[in-house]
Amino acid sequence: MVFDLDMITALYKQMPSRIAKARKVVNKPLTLSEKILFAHLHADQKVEVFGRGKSYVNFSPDRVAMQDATAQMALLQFMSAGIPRVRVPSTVHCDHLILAKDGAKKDLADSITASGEVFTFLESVSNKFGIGFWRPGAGIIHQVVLENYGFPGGMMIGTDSHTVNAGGLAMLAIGVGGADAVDVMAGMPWELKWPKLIGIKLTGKLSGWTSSKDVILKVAGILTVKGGTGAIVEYFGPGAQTLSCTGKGTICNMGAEIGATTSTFGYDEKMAQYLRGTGRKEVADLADKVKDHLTGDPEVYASPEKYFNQVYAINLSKLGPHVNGPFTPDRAIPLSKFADEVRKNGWPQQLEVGLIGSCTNSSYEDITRSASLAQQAVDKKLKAKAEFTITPGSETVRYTVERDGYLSVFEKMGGVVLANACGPCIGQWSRHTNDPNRSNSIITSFNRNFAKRNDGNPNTHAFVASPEITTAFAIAGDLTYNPITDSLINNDGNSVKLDEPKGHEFPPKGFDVKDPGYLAPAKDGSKVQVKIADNSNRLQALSPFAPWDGKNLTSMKLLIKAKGKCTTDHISMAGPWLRFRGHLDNIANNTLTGAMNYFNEKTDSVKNQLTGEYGPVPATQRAYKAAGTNTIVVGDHNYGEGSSREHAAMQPRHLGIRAILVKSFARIHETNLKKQGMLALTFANEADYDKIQEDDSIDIADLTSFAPEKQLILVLRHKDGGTDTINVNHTYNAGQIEWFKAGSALNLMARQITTAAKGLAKPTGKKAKAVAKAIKKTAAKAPAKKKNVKKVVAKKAAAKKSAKKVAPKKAAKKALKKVVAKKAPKKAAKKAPKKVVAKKAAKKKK
Ligand code: MIC
Ligand code: SF4
Repeated sequence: MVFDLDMITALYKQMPSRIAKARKVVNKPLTLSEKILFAHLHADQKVEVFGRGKSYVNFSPDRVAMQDATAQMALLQFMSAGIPRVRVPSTVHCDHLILAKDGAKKDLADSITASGEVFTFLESVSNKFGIGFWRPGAGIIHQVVLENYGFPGGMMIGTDSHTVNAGGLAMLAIGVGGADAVDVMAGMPWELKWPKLIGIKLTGKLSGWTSSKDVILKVAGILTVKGGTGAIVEYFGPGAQTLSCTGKGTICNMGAEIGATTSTFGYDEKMAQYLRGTGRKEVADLADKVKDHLTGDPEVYASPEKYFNQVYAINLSKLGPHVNGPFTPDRAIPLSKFADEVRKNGWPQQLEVGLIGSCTNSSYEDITRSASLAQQAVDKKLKAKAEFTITPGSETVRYTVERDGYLSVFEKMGGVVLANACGPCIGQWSRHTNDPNRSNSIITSFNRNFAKRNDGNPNTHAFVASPEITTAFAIAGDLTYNPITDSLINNDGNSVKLDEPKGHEFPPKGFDVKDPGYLAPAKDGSKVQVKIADNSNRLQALSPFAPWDGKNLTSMKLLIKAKGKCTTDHISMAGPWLRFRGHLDNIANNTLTGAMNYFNEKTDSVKNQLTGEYGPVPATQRAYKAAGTNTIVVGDHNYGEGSSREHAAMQPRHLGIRAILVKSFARIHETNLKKQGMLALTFANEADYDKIQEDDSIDIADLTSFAPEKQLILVLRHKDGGTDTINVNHTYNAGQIEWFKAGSALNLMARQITTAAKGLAKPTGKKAKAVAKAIKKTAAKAPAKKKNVKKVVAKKAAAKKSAKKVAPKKAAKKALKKVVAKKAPKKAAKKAPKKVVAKKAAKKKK
């Protein structure tokens, strides 16, 4: 099935003129990233020379993707916005809530039972609001998107940081929090700071044991976990065209690990092949017709240093395999030096588990190359010394590799095939171990390896490598083994060597699948019921956060000064906590439990300044909240690194924390904090981090004059009576300050929607205008009752031009009434519309 062909056709039709218009304004050759950005400017956004890393710009992305763990909160927010149907193609993918334990079949069935309530909720919300639904077992969001929805030159957002995977198909695909997804699904402009551009020139060709994964492992080593912040990474050069489309996806996927906004490659023959190979010949044909617009201008790639903020070069012919880790994905170690590093650092040498798959590396190419090693192990009488698991990325890949005999090869080697889901990559792993705290090593072809991520054990040393290297290590069971140079002793006591892996980019017999796991939404979802049980501990309807009271924040107690790495996994752990992703109050009980307290170097142990006692972070914060005491969290560099989960912002907000003050933020997390009405602040002078003391009370002395590009002043009141006054920075623009004032972006949106639909007052500002427009369109397009439709049509036919413009407004009012009626309890609902009508009639009379 080809999705959204009309949308793609329409975009390609407009692309040349939009790019030409931008070219005229900026008057220089364009990178691919700029072409896609300019082609997706929101209709109300003026084309101008935007400041990289400075200008906030409004866009209209083509589509939205959400996964089950983040979709719950995104959709709860969408539901409270009161919009009848999504305005852009959107999908939900059930992949994170599947626990890996015994193998695909049983795990899937058990997880569907355990999380049935959530899957049913997601399915019914999708059905109601026009969202495509991919059932549990259909595959991991990013692989499913690449196979079905990715298209060259497109712009999409997704509520998962690895949405960036679709850059492998020349898209700008960007990870966001759920509140951003709500904006786009509501047809409103989506705001992003115009990114900086990093160019990476690839020459040569991969060979032997090296694969695409090694390109990004190397890049992570060069740029580190924050080197890509605020930037798009664009790969180009002759080497780029030699990489398979899925290999490009792998490289873009792990661009999340360097903090990049997204990564992309110019459209090429490999992408066209992939589109055709996955049943989308029509898309490839369309893309071929505009292919000059789907890659950077030749002048850019000839003199990249003139057009990118930074340029790096990698010769693929000289690149060797890498292993990154432990505990951070940017500690890149060439395989040739890895054994020495293992010994030098005293990392556990015995490898206990090798895990391949995940959204990063589960293509047909990855699986077949790894299977070629598994086959050798069988042929050369080598029994895998470590446990070995395989998570296929999608049912299409799984069905095809099973048909082609590869899964049975893994099983012969001792491998266990897990469900097509995230599983161990996100701690959904019931690992068989005799001691959950023992120091041990595992290696994965995943992307992240923060402490505790895979199995909850802080002493698990997780390394990241390509699927091929992971498979070879699993066979050897020893981290000091180097498959390129070393031999292994087989079951017969003979010394044998593994040959280089070999695989296929595409299945020679083509892809196949019986049931891909897709459910199309109802054409008219207005009758679909969405139920949340009152006593559910998995789902909880959202209550709006309180607006700002207009006063300065005084006497905020320091809740925690976090030391070192504080990723979203530290702020809102995944694994077992994923089950509470739809219940804000329950999941808030994990808030910041992974962050290390600077003062005692312990996790989940902070001083309650009201009692002087130490306790867990969530309980301490709840005690402050109960006492009506405001609090602040202090952190280090790249705070909120990693995932897109907005829970890491909503939980602190829900618990009453008012501000987060750090040395620097990761992009998505900073936006999530702003959207949820929190204060996201950075030290103007990083050394001031050292001035924060455990018993501090902190004032924001001039919040009442909160304004764009104006520092705020903080007064630190120490226990000994001394004070320090420090300046802090923020990146709020005027619109974002309004989010803060309203209590959250969603509060503001709901207010604007009500205002626009009621036509009570003319909203101001571009975004407000867009909301009004979106509401009109949505209401007009919404599958209203037949009667209403007839009325609108009749009026349109009868009236002339002016009446045509009025009709949608009336429809919007009706739609609003319906929403109001649905939200209010039954009896009240009957009365309320009457009252509104009566009031309006009275007004008219006046
Ligand atoms: C991840 O890889 O960390 C996740 C789990 O996919 C997250 C999303 C989430 O927390 O639900 C991400 O990458 O955004
Ligand atoms: Fe799932 Fe892991 Fe990919 Fe996140 S990184 S989407 S948890 S497979």
